Amino acid sequence: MQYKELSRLIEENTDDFIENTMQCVYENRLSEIEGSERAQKSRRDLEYIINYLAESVYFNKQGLFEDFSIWLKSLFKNIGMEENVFRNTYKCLMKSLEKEFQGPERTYIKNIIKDSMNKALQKEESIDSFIREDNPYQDYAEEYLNLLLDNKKKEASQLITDKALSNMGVDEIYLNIFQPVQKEVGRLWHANKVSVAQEHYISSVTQLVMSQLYPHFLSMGGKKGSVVTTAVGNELHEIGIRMIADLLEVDGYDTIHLGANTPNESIVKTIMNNQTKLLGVSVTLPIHLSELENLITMIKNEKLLKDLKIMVGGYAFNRNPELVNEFEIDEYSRDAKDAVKKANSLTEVVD
Ligand code: B12
Repeated sequence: MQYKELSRLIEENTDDFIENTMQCVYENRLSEIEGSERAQKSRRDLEYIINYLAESVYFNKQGLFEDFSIWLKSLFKNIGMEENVFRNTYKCLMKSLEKEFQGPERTYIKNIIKDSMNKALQKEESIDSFIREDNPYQDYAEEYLNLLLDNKKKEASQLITDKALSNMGVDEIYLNIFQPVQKEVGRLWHANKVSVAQEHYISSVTQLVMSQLYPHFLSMGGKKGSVVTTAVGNELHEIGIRMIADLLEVDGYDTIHLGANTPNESIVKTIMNNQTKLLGVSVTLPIHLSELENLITMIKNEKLLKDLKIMVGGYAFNRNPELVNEFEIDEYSRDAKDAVKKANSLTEVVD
């Protein structure tokens, strides 16, 4: 079976699958809700589910769809939807895909959806706070989060730039305050305890405060050579990769940070124009992994880039570390501190 071809077929028929699943889920009530926010949201959710399915098929990794399904079922539950809604959505999706495929492909897809649905129904995703007791700066992290939950950006900024900075290095602030706070905000959003607006606000203030720290490290950069950092596809999560860029800069690299959502052609051009030694790519949502593969193929086809080292990381890999083996890369790292160490050994810099 050609998994990539099968994945492409799923993607190409996404609109039909969405419509057939909508008909099945809402039956004769569909015309009543047509045009409403609910219908719009259901279609968006279905598109997201199908994207995840297509990506799992692409890499032939059922675990990707299982992990996503466990997350989705918990999300449904946390926003007050009955378990039956999740079950029915998956059953309807299965039916709509079954119609389109035959033979082993049909059985393969059916099993992924069915097994993932069952795993999700058996398993509860309950995660403890990311601001843990073993964090030496737990108090700062809690205070920073609470200030931001109260919309006190000035006080939050002062906490970091006045208080924290006098006791901690920039790397410690990133890894012991910003990172756990961002992850905790994600956990609270998933648990329906903070709103999308609060999450947006906190992420935007954190980026602002990160910029306020720049005067403390920008002048250090340069000696260790050029590094390009980015995130591919429609990825909008950029704080993690920005931390990588900033800590590499603190460590002496000259970083060219392209942020999220960068077209592959532009990434390759930037690398070629800057004698770049190392590329760091971040993937948060697993649905962007095939775009990472496209980028790596482009790079491997370019003779002038044969010495370029590639390092990857991000939530998608941290949740599914076995995925690392699917890519022709030189290194993977779980967090920014480890990433700096690995960058040094990849570029053969001895401190
Ligand atoms: C902030 C945030 C957003 C913001 C991002 C803003 C921005 N400018 O970056 C916005 C609002 C855009 C957003 C959107 C969405 N988000 Co969001 N988001 C988050 C959140 C809360 C925090 C992300 C973050 O800043 N993390 C902190 C950083 C420091 O951690 P990190 O990214 O893992 O990075 C570290 C390591 O992974 C590693 N690393 C990262 N990159 C790299 C690269 C290299 C080379 C290396 C070596 C290492 C490395 O080092 C970093 C530093 O130590 C996460 C929760 C979470 N657990 O991360 C959810 C989360 C990732 N989002 C989620 C979702 C669902 C979405 C949306 C689909 C929501 C929606 N329905 O619209 C959209 C998708 C948008 C898109 N197309 O990308 C889910 C994903 C779950 C899943 N299974 O799919 C999460 C996990 C929330 C949750 N708990 O449910 N999101």
